[in-house]
Amino acid sequence: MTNYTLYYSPGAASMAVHWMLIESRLPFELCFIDINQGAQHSADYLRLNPAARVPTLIVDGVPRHESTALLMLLAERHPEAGLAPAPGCADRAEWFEWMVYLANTLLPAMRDWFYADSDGDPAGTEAVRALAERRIGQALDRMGEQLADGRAYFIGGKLSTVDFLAVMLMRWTRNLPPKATSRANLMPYITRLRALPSFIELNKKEGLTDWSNPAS
Ligand SMILES: N[C@@H](CCC(=O)N[C@@H](CS)C(=O)NCC(=O)O)C(=O)O
Repeated sequence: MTNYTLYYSPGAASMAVHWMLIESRLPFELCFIDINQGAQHSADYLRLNPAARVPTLIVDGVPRHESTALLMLLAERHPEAGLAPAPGCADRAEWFEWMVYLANTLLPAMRDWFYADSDGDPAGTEAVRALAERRIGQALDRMGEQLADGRAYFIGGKLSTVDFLAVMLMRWTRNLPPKATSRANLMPYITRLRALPSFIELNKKEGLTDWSNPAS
């Protein structure tokens, strides 16, 4: 039985949710929204997502939005997948902190960088991007500090929704001046996460080839 339909665009903010659905082995359907061709502004899609953004996830027939909220919702609906520390667990507070930090700080800085000229005044693009780069660099510093001890995953030694979000955001830096892959303290983590079968399947499903581990 298909429980979910994910409206996605390859490599976009939908990617973390798509990854979680694959990793959790949940049944779902995919619906491609070509944001480069403006499909997010079609009347049909606006009925599902008036903000004209991806992702949208249909949950029990209701369209739901915001990648971070969707990850947390799926974690709550499917505790058996073990992709978030359970309520009351020692790691729960740190999980909240990282989910909110990434959603609140890094993701908006990324949006500012990529949409500086269309979300804002094109004359201010350079200044907006300069500030966004500073914020992205600071977030990469903070992620590097968290992972500096060589831990396998962000939280509690286990794969969690924080990793889906963090890796998606690190991927978005691939063509930016602050690049996650230029940082020695992030590379072991990036290499490990990119080697996960669910990440490889995700890239195949989205037709992405430009941020994988080199073939060994
Ligand atoms: N805060 C939202 C951001 C969503 C977002 O900005 N999605 C981008 C793709 S990464 C989008 O739909 N862009 C199309 C547009 O803005 O026209 C989330 O995390 O879901």
